[in-house]
Amino acid sequence: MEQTFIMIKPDGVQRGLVGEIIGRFEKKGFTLKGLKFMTVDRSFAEKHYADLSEKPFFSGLVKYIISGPVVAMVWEGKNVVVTGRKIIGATNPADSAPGTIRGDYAIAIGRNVIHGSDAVESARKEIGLWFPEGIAEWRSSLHHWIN
Ligand code: 3AN
Repeated sequence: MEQTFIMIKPDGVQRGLVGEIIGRFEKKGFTLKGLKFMTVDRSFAEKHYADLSEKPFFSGLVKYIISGPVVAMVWEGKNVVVTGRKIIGATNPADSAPGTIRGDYAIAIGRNVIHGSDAVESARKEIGLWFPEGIAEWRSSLHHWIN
């Protein structure tokens, strides 16, 4: 089953949006497979954003991500990468539709509350980086009706 990596950024944590964001993914029908509350250091943040290292906003982005605790999550379900990006909304909150997380809760591209993997392959890499210990197994068959 497809998985994606979702991170609530420091502004999302500080503004008290953790419950709201988790609720949106839960109510959509996705399954929570991993969850950690953590602060990352500079070299870890640079690894996570390695693809953006040439961008002019890279150092500001790294500073923002390491500025406070984040919520790192793995969510699972059919088409969760693409659908998760729809729930999150466009990168620039000025373009994200009302009803999306960024559309409802953000106004600035540099403080856009949440990260979501942009492809199945980047999800795999990001889950490996953020959850090197692996993620919990659901043992019960009771949740089968969800999917
Ligand atoms: P997304 O997070 O929607 O996948 P990316 O991967 O293009 O978007 O950018 C990663 C992060 O870099 C964004 N979430 C945002 O915080 C930051 N970012 C992207 N573009 C800019 C920009 N022009 N100025 C400042 N920060 C930016």
